[in-house]
Amino acid sequence: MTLHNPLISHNQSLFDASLLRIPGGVNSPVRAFRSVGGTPLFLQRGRGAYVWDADDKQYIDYVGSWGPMIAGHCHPEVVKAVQDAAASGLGFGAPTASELEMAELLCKLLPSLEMVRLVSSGTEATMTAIRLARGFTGRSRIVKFEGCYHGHSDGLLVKAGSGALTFGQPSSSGVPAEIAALTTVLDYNDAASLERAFSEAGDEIAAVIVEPVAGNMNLVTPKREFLDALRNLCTKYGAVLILDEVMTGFRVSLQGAQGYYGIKPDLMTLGKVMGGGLPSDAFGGRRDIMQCLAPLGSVYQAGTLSGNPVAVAAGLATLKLVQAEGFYERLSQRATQLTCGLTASAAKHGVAFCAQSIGGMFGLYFSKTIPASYTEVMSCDKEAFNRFFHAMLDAGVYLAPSAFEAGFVSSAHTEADIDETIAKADTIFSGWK
Ligand code: KE4
Repeated sequence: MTLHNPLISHNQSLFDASLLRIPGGVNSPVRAFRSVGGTPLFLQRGRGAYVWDADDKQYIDYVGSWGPMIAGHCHPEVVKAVQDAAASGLGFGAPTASELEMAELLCKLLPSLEMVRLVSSGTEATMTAIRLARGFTGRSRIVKFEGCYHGHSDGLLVKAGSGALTFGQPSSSGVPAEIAALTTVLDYNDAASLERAFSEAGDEIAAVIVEPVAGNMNLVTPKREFLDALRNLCTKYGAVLILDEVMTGFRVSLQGAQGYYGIKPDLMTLGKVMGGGLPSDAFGGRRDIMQCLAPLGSVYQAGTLSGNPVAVAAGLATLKLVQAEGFYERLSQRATQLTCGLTASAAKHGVAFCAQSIGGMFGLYFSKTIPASYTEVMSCDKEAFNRFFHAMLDAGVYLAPSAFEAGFVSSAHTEADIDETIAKADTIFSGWK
């Protein structure tokens, strides 16, 4: 273990040592604070709405492990479910009753799910949904939208959002041109560009994959005509509509974004909340498509840890909590209290800032107007966000370390936590030049 120099913080010494053994000192790029600058927090524990860093400093947490911690950190019912499952076995590589319980629950909560398969990451879920759509249609082209992030499989790292966007490298090296060439990238919320793409090559398009509420270029909500175009054009041309609800599933409502907006996908992906912080993700949808999967059909997919009983136990316990009466009303109230309070404070101090929320996720923008597209997001003042981020961090509030990420509240965030957050922001805005 690295000897600690008392003159520097534990975060710094851990980061310095990590840089020697882990690329960028992190196991996922966005955690490195490269977009906002400074030394990343090494978190050591969480409880409810709070996390503590390696220097034992407490923060009100609005990252929530990037969405999963919707019931707050270390919820006693989730921890107990994990402990009980672990005491029976950490993994078998064989079917378990808990996987059936999860599959039946997902299909009950999400009407578009006739069948589902569990995997261990959102990347696996979206990568497989694309392969399945290609196998089902016999076509190769896929359509995605600039600023949307669907994990890091080759064909989807083409003008991705999230980490790639944060790094200003809208496509990744290492992705063969031949693979990227099969991905058409359009503008989010631009129904006309989607109509053009289909009129030009509709019979080549296997699938359109989209975040029904974009959360990886900051938060961008969909226009009704965009959602209608997605559904109608995929139906007209026989393309598979994949809603990537890894982030929005059980986050914007109990029925995800598809229930919130009333759009039925052919396939969908899920993750984050359904794992409660552990690796439990899924893809699923129409039975006729899902039955193309091995061992029934010719589309191959597999996973050593798929349906892992400990991860599924965390997910089942979390999904039980979100089904409580009024859960999403309270969650939405907290998120709205936060965004309205921050907006009012910025306006009082003449700061060009706005914010919005949907369900339990929110977006903060240093701009006079709420962005409705990737281009509008990119015109927001990133440097102002970075300054705000660090001032809030110093004040004990942990926001997502990037201007291109959404934020998350949990059922553990109290009105008092939100009021404290707003008060800290108000102090920052009062001295804003
Ligand atoms: P994972 O492979 O990271 O489990 O999921 C990929 C993914 C797929 N689809 C959507 C809509 C997602 O938001 C994600 C992952 N989200 C990011 C946060 N913006 C994960 C954080 C990270 O990359 O470290």
